[in-house]
Amino acid sequence: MAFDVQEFKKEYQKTFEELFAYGYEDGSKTEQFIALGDLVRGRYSEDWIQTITAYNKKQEKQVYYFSMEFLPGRMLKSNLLNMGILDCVKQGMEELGLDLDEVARAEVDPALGNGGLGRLASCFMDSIASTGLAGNGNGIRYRYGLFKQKFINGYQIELPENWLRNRNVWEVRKENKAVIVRFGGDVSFTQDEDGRLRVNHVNTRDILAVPYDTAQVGYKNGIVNNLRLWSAEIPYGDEARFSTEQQREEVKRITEVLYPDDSNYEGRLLRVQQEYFFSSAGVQSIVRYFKRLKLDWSLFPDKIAIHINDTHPTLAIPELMRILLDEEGLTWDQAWEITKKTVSYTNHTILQEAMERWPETMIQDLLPRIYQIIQEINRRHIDKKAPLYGEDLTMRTAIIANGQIKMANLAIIGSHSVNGVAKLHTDILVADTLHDFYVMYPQKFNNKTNGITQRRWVQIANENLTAMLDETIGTDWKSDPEDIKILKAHRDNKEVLDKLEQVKLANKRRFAEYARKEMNLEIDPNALFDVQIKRLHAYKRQLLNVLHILDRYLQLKDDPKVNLQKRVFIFGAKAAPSYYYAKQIIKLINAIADLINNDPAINDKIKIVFVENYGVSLAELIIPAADISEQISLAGKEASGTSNMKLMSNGAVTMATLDGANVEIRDNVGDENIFIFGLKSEEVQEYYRNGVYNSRDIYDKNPRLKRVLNLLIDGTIPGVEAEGRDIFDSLVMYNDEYFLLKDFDSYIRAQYEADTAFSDRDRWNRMALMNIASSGPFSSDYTILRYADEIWKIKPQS
Ligand code: OX2
Repeated sequence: MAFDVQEFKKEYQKTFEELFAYGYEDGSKTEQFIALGDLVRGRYSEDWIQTITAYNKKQEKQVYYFSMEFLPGRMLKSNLLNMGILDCVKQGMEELGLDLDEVARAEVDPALGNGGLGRLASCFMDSIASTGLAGNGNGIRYRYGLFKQKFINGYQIELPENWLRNRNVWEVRKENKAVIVRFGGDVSFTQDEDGRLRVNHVNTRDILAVPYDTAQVGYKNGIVNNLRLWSAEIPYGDEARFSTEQQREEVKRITEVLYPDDSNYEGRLLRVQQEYFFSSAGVQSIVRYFKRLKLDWSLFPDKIAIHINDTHPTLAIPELMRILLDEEGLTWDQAWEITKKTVSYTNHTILQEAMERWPETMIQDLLPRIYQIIQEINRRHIDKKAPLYGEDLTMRTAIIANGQIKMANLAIIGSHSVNGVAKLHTDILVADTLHDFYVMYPQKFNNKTNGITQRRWVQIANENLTAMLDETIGTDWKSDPEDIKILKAHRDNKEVLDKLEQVKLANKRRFAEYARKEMNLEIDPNALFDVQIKRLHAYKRQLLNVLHILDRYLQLKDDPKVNLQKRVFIFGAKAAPSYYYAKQIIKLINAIADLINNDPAINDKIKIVFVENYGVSLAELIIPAADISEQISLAGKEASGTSNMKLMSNGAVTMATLDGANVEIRDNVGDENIFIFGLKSEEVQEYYRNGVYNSRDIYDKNPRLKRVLNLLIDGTIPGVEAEGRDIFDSLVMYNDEYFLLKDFDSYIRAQYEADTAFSDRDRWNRMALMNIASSGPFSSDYTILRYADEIWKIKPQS
């Protein structure tokens, strides 16, 4: 794939002219991007074909990562980096009078996911290719991604995100690989001459699933894997059956929009249709592939691993059963063995409201044959387990109960592996949330702590840091992330520490520039940048951050000369459109920003920046500029978190509760390089058990906190009469579900320590350095190698 700069320039000019019939100099940024994207795609396509041909020829075992969400971010620079031609192309573009970064920004960032779960899937796709594993992604090609967030008068407004408005240069439509997905219909059985039952499934509503494939380029290893996203269309030749506008709309609707819910699900018919649609299409294309190998069915799990990312693709289990039973004529026991050995499942949350449950009647109407199979799985499960584990425990693990189908139960029973996403999270699953299943299937449970790809989150997002690392410790860390620990040897090297400070300052200036241009806000790059970027959710406790800001505000109002570190508080967060409380919090933060940013008495000692439309691209701008990483969820609630790892890799110091992967971050970085506060998970559990928590009491007894909380209702913050009251009530009158009041004092104390540490530049730079140097183990390359080794049983290509 290598290029020489001159060759690249010629090819670029030619590609552009062929596409647009004029010179590149006259093109828009979007056109310049499209030409470059086309050229790049052309460059890797040989390796793409080659990779897939080799897998097929060698009959390599392949993993299929089924995920309802993928958040790849802009792909141009990541493809260039992984192809090993980033520098060459950058130079070539420059010689052509173009700025690669500017051209790259013309790419639309595909927001086909909500947050951590979708981004994890994309980090994994990059790591699967980069570690040389035979793997594929399987998901949905949503016509509209996650909504575009706007603030109007401080309120979140959602606008449609039409990410396909320009041509998507990376995808390839594969009409010849389309499959039919069937909904509804009537099921009956007839007996064959040989006595076998035959299933007749007729009068179905048939939808065409058309795949769009996108290359997943491995890091300098010639491997190019495939991400397949399915789009719903009317079957060819079947137009007559979809004669009305409404019928056609119904088909299109299936892959029209991403559900904008994170850790929360909406019990809607359309959502199940989406889930079955891409699960069925994926399983069908896998079976079609396997049949071409002409192997015995019992070898299916030796050639195929299907991984389901949370419960959203769980219908892959009964779908595989259906195909093996009804279409391929296997017995139940054969089909069940194959299915269980093939499928593995990741759990991403213990929040009850995020546990998918569908009304039985809905599945029965929408997927009558799948429903029968689920019933049979459930019946056999109960028959087999009740004598062994007793009626009570067994019934608690039933898939169908009280007219509902529990997807997690189906996922656990129908798979051979269940993993959590951080040590603490897996411990909670085993000891509590999924304990009944653990009793039955202890061998299925395992932990796979999440990871991130430093290729995107350091090499692409933070070029300054990358250059500084290359200079200081060489370049091995790029292919072996653990090697970054060599940096620890420089912890007392003043010159290195100063350089690191300069890198951070440059990144902070870049963000300050953005704030000035896009938000008309002046911020001081020398202030401490305090960052909380993640979906807005009560358990993540953005509000605790707010209480801290208000406390500082009061101190500065009382005494403008008080010795407080100048800080810029940066927020990025979308709220699910139906999540009223989260939207109230957004309004509150914006109102406080207005108040404080414009209060001359505060004299810029506090600035609040709430960026609009937070997503992967903005994360790449903010993370390198962060000094403090806020990871302050109530202990036990955040399964893992991944922004904690990205921020750490970029030298931010974590302010954290002992929740999710924060625990492992602390273990790696050491107590002196992190700020830990708040209740521990067991203490939270204990409160839940004994029910003695009383937030009203804390409010009454803590005058400092009381004063802060009263700001919400005393008119100090203009424009939030209703929001302030509701939020105040949730915390004080309705017993503060997430224990903010309980954690307030220790949070404030930890923030003071951070101020003190920051004022000693050498100390702070050393902390930053130690965070970077300890971030290697959180590479998704290692995470994915553990999945490959322990769950999927596949090995990197040699
Ligand atoms: C998220 C979890 O909330 C987060 O803690 C985790 O880091 C991420 O998944 C990746 O594992 N929807 N989003 C999540 O869980 C669900 C369900």
